[in-house]
Amino acid sequence: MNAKTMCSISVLTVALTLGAIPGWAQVPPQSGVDGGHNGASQAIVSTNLQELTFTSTTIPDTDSLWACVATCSVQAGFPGGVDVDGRLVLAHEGGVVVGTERKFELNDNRGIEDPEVIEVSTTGMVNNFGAGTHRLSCRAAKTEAPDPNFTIQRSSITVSCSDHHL
Ligand SMILES: [Ca+2]
Ligand SMILES: [Ca+2]
Ligand SMILES: [Ca+2]
Repeated sequence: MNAKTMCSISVLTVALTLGAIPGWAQVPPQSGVDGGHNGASQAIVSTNLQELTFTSTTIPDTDSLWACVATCSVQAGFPGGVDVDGRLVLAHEGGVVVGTERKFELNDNRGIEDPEVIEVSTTGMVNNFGAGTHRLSCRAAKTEAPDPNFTIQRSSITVSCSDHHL
């Protein structure tokens, strides 16, 4: 085995070794799912957003940025009397994820058998998640302070994340 062959084998060995180290090789897209739920009835009593359910999503250290899509689904209960206007949002940490506010109305029309509950959902995407834990939550509030309180009777959040942003 001459010197040139030895050198080629060494280069190949180094290349194969580096290829086995995460970050050096081209890794396939990675993904994961997460979620949370709350079956307790929660009174919504103010125009300040109140957390309904959440999940702490931990992004692994992949030397890449991840994007997460999340959906909130809740059942809102009507207290009766007059119409009530509420809003539901998806939040990241304490901030509303842009584009996710959904307003809804609970209404009692005289002489009409109205629904006692309505289902409301919202969905959105958050980009540029680095490694670490991120709190994603569903939050609700009244839109008008004088309106009667209402309840969120149950809620769920589902999260899907990937480091492959299309
Ligand atoms: Ca109204
Ligand atoms: Ca009615
Ligand atoms: Ca009814």
